[in-house]
Amino acid sequence: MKVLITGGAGFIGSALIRYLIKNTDYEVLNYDALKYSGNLNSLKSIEKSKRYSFINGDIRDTKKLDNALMEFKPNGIMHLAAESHVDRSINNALPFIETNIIGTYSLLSSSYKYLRSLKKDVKNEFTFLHVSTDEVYGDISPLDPPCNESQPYNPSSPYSASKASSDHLVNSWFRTYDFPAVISNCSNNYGPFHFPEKFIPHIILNSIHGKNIPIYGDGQQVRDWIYVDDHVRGLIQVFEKGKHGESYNIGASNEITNIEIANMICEILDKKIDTKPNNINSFKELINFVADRPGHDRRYSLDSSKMKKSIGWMANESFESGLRKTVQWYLENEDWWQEILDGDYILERIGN
Ligand code: NAD
Ligand code: TDX
Repeated sequence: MKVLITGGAGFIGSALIRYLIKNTDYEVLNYDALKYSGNLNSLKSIEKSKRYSFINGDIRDTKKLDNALMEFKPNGIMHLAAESHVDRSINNALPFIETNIIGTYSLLSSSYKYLRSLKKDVKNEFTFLHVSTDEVYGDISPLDPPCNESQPYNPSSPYSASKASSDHLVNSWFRTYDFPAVISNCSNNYGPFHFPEKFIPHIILNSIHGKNIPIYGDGQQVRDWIYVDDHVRGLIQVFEKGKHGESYNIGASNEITNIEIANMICEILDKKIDTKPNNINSFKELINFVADRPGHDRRYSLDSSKMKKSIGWMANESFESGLRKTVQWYLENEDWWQEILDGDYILERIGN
């Protein structure tokens, strides 16, 4: 089986490719524009595999995309390429409109053109998996039940609005053109190779550098965290078994407030690092409440029972063990993150 993966140099895409090369016999073509969060160093462990290839391409570059599809002839597509950071979308929404909406439109058009060129038996096997987020449902109150797949969309940020738009486009291609698409909506991922602008790696790296740990607002916002490898297994299962035209929530039911997470990371680091920066006794001394994110969603929570019942997937990693593994990975992989910090990204808040 051959799969074209967009965004395979990003956090989740690279975890997906490492998993597919190490644990399956899929042939993978990684199509990624290497934007600021795309990093081929995350794929070093599998880059020499004969089953892996890479094209530096933008999903809006129709000609390159058409050529890649016609030459590689995938049996399916897993679409992860996106602008993914909410703070950046608040600062400048345009790249989100361009990649998440126009880029998804461009990929759908090229994929549909490619699909029509296939013979009937190959065509019938084809699946397009669109990777989306729980943020499209918007925020919910503390006593609300977790969101299932029938929850109406109510996105808050330019990021989540652009993801919601792309989900609607994918659904319209299914309905109008009978295009064989499935959608997955996952909650907050964490794990190795996560770009340091995101909350968990940001806390770990700021702590190591003795910098303040910025907690937006009162820190009582709740996210539903999932270890990235659990998400990856879920994506492969939805790709292989998901029903076209359907959406699947992927979450691990780990609802935790931001301030609890910051405290947990500080406790792990306190035990691991004896000589602490700036003469502090505990990393908790670095916790600093700062101005809230505009439009900040209070709570996300996903009902993933459809994944369990109809796909047979469930998360394996507990939040405590996943977080310990993640912290340890950042302590042992300075080469990976130092190269990022030596580039354009500095450990500072993006936007206001
Ligand atoms: P990421 O920012 O780490 O990676 C995105 C990748 O897409 C990068 O490699 C980047 O170079 C590439 N890319 C961006 N624009 C492109 C373009 N125009 N053409 C080709 N490639 C382009 O993001 P991530 O966290 O790995 O997220 C992957 C997908 O999963 C996204 O669609 C995101 O919305 C979704 N998702 C993420 C999370 C999460 O917690 N990180 C949760 C649910 C869903
Ligand atoms: O410095 C920070 N301080 C802070 O309090 C940062 C970077 C974040 N936060 C808060 C904001 C959120 O409540 O932590 C929470 C998590 O923030 P992010 O890591 O920016 O993630 P989030 O906005 O929840 O979105 C993530 O999960 C869903 C991904 O970035 C999205 O791509 C995915 O769709």
